[in-house]
Amino acid sequence: MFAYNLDHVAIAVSDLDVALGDYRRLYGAEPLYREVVSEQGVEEAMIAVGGSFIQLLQPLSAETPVGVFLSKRGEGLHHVALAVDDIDAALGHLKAEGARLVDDEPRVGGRGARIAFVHPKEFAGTLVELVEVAQ
Ligand code: CMX
Ligand code: CO
Repeated sequence: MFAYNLDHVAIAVSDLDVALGDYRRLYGAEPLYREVVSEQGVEEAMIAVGGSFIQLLQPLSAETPVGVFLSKRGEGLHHVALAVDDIDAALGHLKAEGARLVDDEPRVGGRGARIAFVHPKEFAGTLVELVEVAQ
């Protein structure tokens, strides 16, 4: 049906500099890039791990999704992102399945990618992001 690759696993952190310092100390890796993604209310850092990434997310304010998550749950695993060639087709399939979506239509995320979130209540309490990476 659709071919999905693991694009990234995202971890919510309260301080990106501290988290990157800890990651460097423990696992010896530098971020490929850092980016403020205003539409998602985050500053993110991407660390390459094989063909996928660890995405560290610091909220831009307490009212953003990641800010709310941090205040309710503390730091930790936030979402899993699956790369797909055609996000419109993948969203169409999810809608046909009656899945609870956060985004009916794709938004713009980091790297200029088109992204859309599937609600954590839909699958095992896990927030899933679909990503169509710009070619
Ligand atoms: N993973 C798993 N469960 C989560 C969750 C997450 N990341 N965030 C919230 N939840 C759960 C809560 O624990 C809560 O569960 P209970 O009802 O059992 O208590 C429920 O979902 C509702 O939580 P809430 O705190 O009331 O939060 P909201 O419903 O207001 O928001 C969500 C949840 C998923 C709709 C919101 O976080 C969202 O819109 N996320 C998509 C956007 C986003 O996360 N952007 C940042 C990342 C950007 C990027 O990756 O580029
Ligand atoms: Co993400």
